[in-house]
Amino acid sequence: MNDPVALAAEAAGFLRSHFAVDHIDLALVLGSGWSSGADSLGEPLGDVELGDVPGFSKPVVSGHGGRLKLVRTATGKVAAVFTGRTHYYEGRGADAVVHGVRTAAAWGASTLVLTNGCGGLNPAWAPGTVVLIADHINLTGDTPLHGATFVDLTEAYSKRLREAARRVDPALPEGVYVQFRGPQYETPAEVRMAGILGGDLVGMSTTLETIAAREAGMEVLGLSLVTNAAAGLGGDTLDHTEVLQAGRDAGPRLASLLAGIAGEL
Ligand code: 8IG
Repeated sequence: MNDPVALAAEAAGFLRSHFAVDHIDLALVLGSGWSSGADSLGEPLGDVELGDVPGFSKPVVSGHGGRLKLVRTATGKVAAVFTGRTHYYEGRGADAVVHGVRTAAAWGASTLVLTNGCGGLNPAWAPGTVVLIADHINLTGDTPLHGATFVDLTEAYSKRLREAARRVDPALPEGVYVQFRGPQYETPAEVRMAGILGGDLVGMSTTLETIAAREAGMEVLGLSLVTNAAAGLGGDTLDHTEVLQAGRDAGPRLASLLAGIAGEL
């Protein structure tokens, strides 16, 4: 099937019968560092290996793929939680990157929470700082849209949802997220470029998913975990294991933040 919206409808149909749930309210994508959020979001209603759902790719190592967990939040909303995402740098194309977003939309979700781990440009943001995404710059050179689809991105990241997040933590700062293609981290010159362009955060996800979500009419909340100072700003080189450690250290705090925010949506 080469119509991505039809494929998402097929995936949503599979999930409706797998969980016997006709309609979900929101979807969350848990990025680097955010996986501990999955278990605190509400009452578990079940889960499924994404590799078994139409349109999602099978993991290379069995048992190491993403899962979709269905939960009921404290306020009674049904949320689909994607643990892990397809990244653009995997080379499967933009439609594969946003298939989860389109599937959630086809299943009825009107709200999407995208989380990620990223590099920070603001020296005041120590590793472990959570930043609300206020806007983005898509440097992938790609789009999930097909043909002359003129999607308005004036308020790609919902002001209403950012205010809801700040009811949980009034100190959350805001920033502009810049998506590079990856998988290499930026050079220090590219980080300076991102800053000159108006960016505050550098990462490898989120913007294509936001575009697809806005096309589908969803409201988007973007949450970035700064796991490292962007290249050239922290003094040392970037090491993926340090990035993972920063996520683990922030785990319990992120879990309660996410649960609090889910209760406001
Ligand atoms: I975690 O510094 C994480 N992901 N592009 N740059 C980019 N992606 C990232 C970074 C970073 N840290």
